[in-house]
Amino acid sequence: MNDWKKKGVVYEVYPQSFKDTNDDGIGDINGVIEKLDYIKNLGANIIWLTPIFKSPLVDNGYDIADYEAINPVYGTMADFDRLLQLSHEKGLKLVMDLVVNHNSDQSKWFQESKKDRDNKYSDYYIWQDPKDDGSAPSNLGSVFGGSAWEYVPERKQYYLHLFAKEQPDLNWRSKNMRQSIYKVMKFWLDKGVDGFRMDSISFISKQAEFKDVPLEDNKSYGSYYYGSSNGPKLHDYLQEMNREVMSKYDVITIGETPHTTASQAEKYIDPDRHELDMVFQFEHMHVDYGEYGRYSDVNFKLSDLRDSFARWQKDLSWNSNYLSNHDQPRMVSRFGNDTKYRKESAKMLAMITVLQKGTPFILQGDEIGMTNVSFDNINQFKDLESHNTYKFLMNKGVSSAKAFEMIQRKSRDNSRTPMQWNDKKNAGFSEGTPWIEVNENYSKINVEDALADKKSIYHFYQKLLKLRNDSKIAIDGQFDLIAPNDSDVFAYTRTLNGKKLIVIGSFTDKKIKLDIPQSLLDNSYHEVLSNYDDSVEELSNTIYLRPYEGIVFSN
Ligand code: TEU
Ligand code: CA
Repeated sequence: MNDWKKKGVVYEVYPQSFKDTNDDGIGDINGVIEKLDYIKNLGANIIWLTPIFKSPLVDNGYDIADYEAINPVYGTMADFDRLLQLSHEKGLKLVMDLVVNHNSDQSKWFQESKKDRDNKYSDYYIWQDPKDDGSAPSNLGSVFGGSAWEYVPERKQYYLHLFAKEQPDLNWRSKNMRQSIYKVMKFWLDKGVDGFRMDSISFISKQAEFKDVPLEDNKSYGSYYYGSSNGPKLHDYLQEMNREVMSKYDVITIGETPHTTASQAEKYIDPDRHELDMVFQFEHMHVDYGEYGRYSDVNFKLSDLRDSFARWQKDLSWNSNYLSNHDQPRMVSRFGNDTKYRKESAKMLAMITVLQKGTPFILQGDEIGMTNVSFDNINQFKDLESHNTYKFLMNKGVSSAKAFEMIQRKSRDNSRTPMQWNDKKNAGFSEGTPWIEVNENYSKINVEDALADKKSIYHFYQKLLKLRNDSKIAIDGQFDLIAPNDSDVFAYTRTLNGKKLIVIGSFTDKKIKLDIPQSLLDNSYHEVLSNYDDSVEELSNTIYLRPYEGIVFSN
């Protein structure tokens, strides 16, 4: 991987919640333009923009109706061109979301495909005949609940949708379909975009035959990834895509690969295979799953989080490192402490994540320590998955109060509330009515305050990202755990040519003691970054850590 990619620090912009410039309550492209300097000053150098294409917005734009058109609620193509040009002028790369496992049932492709079995688009989707009794071809369930099959009378067939029924899965077995996708990719790359985050890319190759599959997590339908994740021709497709498209441009590619093991992941990113640069894996996002999968009411154990991270650091040559994104709750609420130690824990979590080997990803708002929402009514949630899951849990006999608590804890909307710019109306996001309510804590947590406070989480991120990009050790150093069995501390070293970074983070609100292995005491190490003003300056055989204290040492 070349240098600009290795030095990439990605800032995820969820445009509808970033900054609204025409007061319709929806963030827009001009809002991103307005805040480019903010992103740059943080120290990020790549923007990942989630989908802004024409879409009925059933799944907030991950249901694309026209890949080559901008959704008017976000602006125009001219706005986009300006965003791209200004980003480049400021030295920022711009990465788009490529959603090609599925698109929208409102797309021309699908509208044509569903008409009959022999037109140009007939084989662009995954159509299957019903079972003999007329029921769905298999028991496969969709990610968002219910069956993954939907019947279309015109064709007397079912089509597959791993996500919402408005998001039909594309048929990658069709050569014409693949060529249509490559054309779309070239359209954006020829404009000068700097790469793609490829949505759900581990699902594009489906099994040839759809059979009933096992039920998991108390679900009534078979788990959606059976026969769909890392399917038989996946790597052929990625290699073809690389050959025909990506290899012709100097761009970065990040695959989103749910249900992928480390050894499967290495196949995507092995440079000799010419597929992708890096992937998002999800194993560490499962540390607080339980009987209802993701929405279970379970606390994570530090040992599970640390073991998972450490395993991927060892097994994969390069990682995409994140603790949150637009599909996950806020990281400080989930893995830290979003009340008394919000600032300390947000900084410590950033430190532990950013200094691992790989590309750091920051979700908008995490740099000021935004937290989960405290909605008290299910209708305040906008995500279709939250609503479907709420109903599902109650059908399973969970009380409505408990179901609501589970949604509140894990809803994707936790990360999708408007960016908190200041303590004025709607947190400075919009003068209109925001499409989703602003988190009520904006008067205490906002960008304006963070910029004014030298000790803010924002300024800590600035130092941390600078440290990361100025240090060859942080980029290329080998990763090793320290104190791998400690119940409260996540600590590791990064080593390159005898020089080390030692990264120590406490995950508890108690004061604790950590013994440093003798092997690390031969050299003298001094503190280079910490989240308390007066952390110890030299590493010694015993150090005491205050709640959520995080310290980085170097020799
Ligand atoms: O997500 C794909 C995915 O499998 C998960 O991240 C999933 O959304 C999550 O587990 C549900 O709880 C991608 C996008 O990031 C997500 O926003 C979209 O909804 C989804 O694809 C469909 O396009
Ligand atoms: Ca707007």
